[in-house]
Formats: sequence, C-alpha cells, structure tokens
Amino acid sequence: MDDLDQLVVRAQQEFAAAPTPAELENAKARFLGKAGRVTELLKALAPLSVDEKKSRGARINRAKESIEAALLERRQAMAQAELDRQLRSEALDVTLPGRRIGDGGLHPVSLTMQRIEAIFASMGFDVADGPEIETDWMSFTALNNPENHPARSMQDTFYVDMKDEQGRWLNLRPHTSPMQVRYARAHAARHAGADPMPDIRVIAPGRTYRVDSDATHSPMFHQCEGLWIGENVSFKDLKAVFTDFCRLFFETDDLQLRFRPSFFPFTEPSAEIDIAFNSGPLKGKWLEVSGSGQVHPNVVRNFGLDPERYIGFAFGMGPDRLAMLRYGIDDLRLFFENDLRFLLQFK
Ligand code: 2NL
Repeated sequence: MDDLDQLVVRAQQEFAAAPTPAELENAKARFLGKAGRVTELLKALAPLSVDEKKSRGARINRAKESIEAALLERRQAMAQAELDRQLRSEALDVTLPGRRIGDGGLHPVSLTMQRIEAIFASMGFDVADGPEIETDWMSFTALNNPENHPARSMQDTFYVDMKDEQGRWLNLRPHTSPMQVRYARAHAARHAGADPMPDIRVIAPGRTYRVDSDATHSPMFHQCEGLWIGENVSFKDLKAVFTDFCRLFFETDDLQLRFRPSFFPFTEPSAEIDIAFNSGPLKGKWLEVSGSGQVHPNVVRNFGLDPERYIGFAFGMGPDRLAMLRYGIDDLRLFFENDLRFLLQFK
C-alpha cells in the first residue's frame, strides 16, 4: 500500500468516525480543503519533472476522487440516518385508540323517573310537566289544605321573594299536585261540552321542594304523583294500577301490597301503600312506597268538576326512594353529591 492508498484509507476512517455533519465537514477540510493533505500533495509536485508530474498527478487525482466518493457516501449515510431518526420520532401510531370524549349518562334518579313514566304511559297515563314556582292556591288551597295548615308555614315551604301578576306570593311547589290541578282544570274546560267527560289519567313527575335536610330528606327531591278521575273509578282500580306498576318497576310478580289507613287533606279515605317482596334480599320487609287515596270532593270541585258525578284516586310517591330500593342505595345524599365514582356505576 503506497502513501496515497493509505491517505484514502485514513480519509475513509475519519469520515466514518465523524459523529456529526459539522465534524464530517471538518474532516473533509483536512483532506480536500485549501490547506488539506491532497492540496499539499499537489503543491509538492512543483519540483518534479513533467513525466513524474503527469503520473504522480494522475494518481493523486484518483486518490482525490476516492476521497470525494467516500465523503459523498458518508454524507448520504448521515442524511439517511437523520431522516430515519426524524421519521421514528415523529411516527404516529394510527392503531392507538383515540382519546374519546366521555359519553355521559343519565342520573339514577332520572333513569328511575323515565322508568316510572314509561310504565304509566304503557297503562294509558299522560305524562304532564309544568312550573316549579307556584301560587299558594295551586300548592295548597286547591288541595283542600286549611288556611292554617302547618304545611303552608315558612318552616315547611320555601317561599319566593316575588309576587305574580295578580300580586300573589309564590312558593317552590312542595309536591307535584299543582301540575295535576292544572292538568285536570284544563281537561275539564276542554271537555266542558262532552257527556260524559273522558277520564283524566295523568302522572306528574318532577322536582319538588321542602324545608327539610338530613340523611333521608333533601330540600330538593323528586315526586311522581298520579291521578285518575272518571265516573266510575274506584279503589279497586287504584289497587290494580299500583300492583301492575310495582310488578313492572321491580321486575317481579313475587310481591305483596298492603293499604294502610292514613290521612291527607286532599284525599278521603287515604292510605299508605306498602309492598313486601316474597324473595330476594328485602324478603318479608314491609316498605312504604306511596301515599294514596280517593280524591277529596273539594279537590274534585276545584278541578271544575261535579264531585257528585266524578270520582277517582290519586297517589304520590318518591322516585328518589324508589331508586334507592331498586339499586340498593342506603343514603339519599349520594344522589346529590355528584361524585363520578358513584354516578358512573349507572352508565
Ligand atoms: C305522599 C302523599 C299523595 C296525593 C299525593 C293528590 C293529588 C291531587 C289530588 C289528590 Cl291533584 N291527591 N296527590 C294523594 C295522596 C297521597 O302523596 O306523602 N307521597 C309520598
């Protein structure tokens, strides 16, 4: 191997050893630059004879071409390596699942309300929905509450610091009965000429408010009331409707109903409806699920109907409590804390 072959090998080695493009260019300058080894060798030709210049010069030029070829190859290898690195670092894994926006879901009480609505709708009940801010007449007077009844007091009912167009004080409805009063009055007015009037069959689910707050009471809670008025609607219809409702709601026929005498100003007679399961975790335990009764003649009159002719029943139940029973929840406050660990279980 002569000095020129060695020079080529050294150039190849230094190019290979250069870790960055900048150092590769420095290495290039050491061989091919103005003061580089190849230029030095060409300068050293000066004192030689013409023939020696020719042969030695040609060999130096071939060595120079080899060095240039090695440089080009190393430059391309570096560019390729840089491109590979960049492609790797910017790689997109199109098989990764995307980041999805949460689907959301309905609150367990909303699910329960929907379930109640669907069951009563399937039995021919209309579903009515209306104002949560009501007049004294709608919340109490129409429902046969005496003027001095404690339910009207500020200890029991939230009053709104505002009057309606007629100058009447407003309250947050303490039950959804006002909606049934509105519905019944509109129905009676619409069918004023009909003889007989078609039956009123409606449920009123929604938010209700009372001054009450502990483990089993929330100042805002839900209610679903039901009303069926006609010429010949009796307690046996109430029993049939409510038995069907309980069987559908709890998805079992293996339960019993019990009507326990009670009192409400708006019904006479009145009864609490209790149920007991014959099997399952709650087997044999009587659970109160609803208040009920035959609508008081004064209330029928306030519907705009003749209580001598039209009669029927009403009931009122708490979807919050029904949701607790259905899902096995022991603290009402869980419904209103909105802790996602709780809510996600109902998705
Ligand atoms: C309870 C009591 C009840 C009613 C609600 C009602 C509505 C009208 C007329 C007559 Cl428009 N009655 N509703 C009747 C009996 C009981 O609920 O404590 N529920 C949890």
